[in-house]
Amino acid sequence: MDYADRATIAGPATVFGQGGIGIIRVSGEGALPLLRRIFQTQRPTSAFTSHRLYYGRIVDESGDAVDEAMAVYMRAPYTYTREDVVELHCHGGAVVGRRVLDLLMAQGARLALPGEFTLRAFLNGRIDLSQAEGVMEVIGAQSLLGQKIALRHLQGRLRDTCTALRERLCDALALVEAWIDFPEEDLDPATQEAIGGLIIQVHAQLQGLIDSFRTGRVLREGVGVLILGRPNVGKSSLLNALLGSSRAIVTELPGTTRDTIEEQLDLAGLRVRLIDTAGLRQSADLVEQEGVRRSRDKIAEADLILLVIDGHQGAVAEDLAVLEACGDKPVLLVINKQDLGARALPEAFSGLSRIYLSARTGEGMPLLRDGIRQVFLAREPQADQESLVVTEARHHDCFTRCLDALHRALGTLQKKESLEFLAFELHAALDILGEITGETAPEDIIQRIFSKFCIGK
Ligand SMILES: Nc1nc2c(ncn2[C@@H]2O[C@H](COP(=O)(O)OP(=O)(O)OP(=O)(O)O)[C@@H](O)[C@H]2O)c(=O)[nH]1
Ligand SMILES: [Mg+2]
Repeated sequence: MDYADRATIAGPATVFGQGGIGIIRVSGEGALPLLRRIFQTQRPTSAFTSHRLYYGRIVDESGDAVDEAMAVYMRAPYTYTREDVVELHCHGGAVVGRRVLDLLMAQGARLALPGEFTLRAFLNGRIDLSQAEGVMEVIGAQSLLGQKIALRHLQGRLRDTCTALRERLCDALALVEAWIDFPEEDLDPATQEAIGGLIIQVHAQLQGLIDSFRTGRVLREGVGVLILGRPNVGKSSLLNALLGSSRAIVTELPGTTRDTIEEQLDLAGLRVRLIDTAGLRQSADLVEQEGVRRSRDKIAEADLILLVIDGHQGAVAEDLAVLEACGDKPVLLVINKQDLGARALPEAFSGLSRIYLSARTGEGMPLLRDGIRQVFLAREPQADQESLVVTEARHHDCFTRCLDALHRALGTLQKKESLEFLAFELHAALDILGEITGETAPEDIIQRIFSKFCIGK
């Protein structure tokens, strides 16, 4: 992508094909002249007022109507790109979109590259790099919580945090640099303490951000909830009850499920990947053995295990074996078949949180939904609050490298090494924070980020 290229660009802002309305966006100096050439307002107007919607017709070179449409001209700088922007709200058909774009190309616009509108917003200083990534994140969000967190990024919370951290580090650097000029003198204890204090504060904040990445990952990819238990306790029935559909085969024969079954579920905003498994037991059947092996493999990936027990039969030795297989993973005990009555459970299960329910009648299911959410939210309090959550691997990597630099900075300070070393590490830390916002990000990183966008964004 040529950053100096300021051609007027056009691209579909919506997916053309089925929708009632399809929007084409134009950005650049030529936007208004283009609008004048291809759009005839219904009521005669001498000029387009900025940010006002006009009704009319899009016409080709020979004056023939291409579509009936609405058009809006938005004068720079109060636009998405900070350039002059025109939006044409046409009908949403694929042919319409193609014709209008062709017309714009014929009149001198260039087809926008993927992410080019957002790139211009970044290059023109309306948003920083983390906000540009936030645009993608908001569009791609798969759950309510994930979308809320993405919106915070879009609104510049990450940028503001980086700015605040940089200010502290700049304060520390100013103190260091004031002393560098007097190499014969040692740092006085008060200054040393002030510098150390600033670095430690930033260090602690960075650690919190790095820790939040786990929450971020869970929100992006969903929580992996594994349904585990011996055969016939009702695992597949539970999956079906949670999904509200007969996804998995249920029979009264033990060993019905032979393979893992994975489905997505939205639990009041929390994205869950629900995995039903083959019942754990010793089996002579080769296919079932393979299924059991797969069930065990899934344990490592799970964020939470629903350990299902047949409450009517009570727990047997096989149930204890399943509990052992869970290792140190978080376990929520699901005591199923409540409609048939329940027996007391052995001591080994007493420490576990439990939910009594019937997958058949649906009794107790709301408790389970809430239980899964609670387990997660108790562990990931940041998800529900207003705090900042790191979701991008790139940001996590920057914060980690920044933390390492501060670690080394503290080391040189404690060992009373030359202040030049300390200054060097602080500069490095500042540069890394600048990579997040884009101030010091190398061009190839910026290229890579925008290449992930789709056309029209
Ligand atoms: N009464 C009653 N029966 C249930 C309940 N849940 C499941 N069952 C029955 O228990 C039997 C086994 O159910 P499944 O859901 O296939 O059990 P599973 O754990 O997936 O079994 P495998 O796939 O063989 O490991 C079926 O006959 C279900 O109808 C329940 O809450 N109450
Ligand atoms: Mg099953």
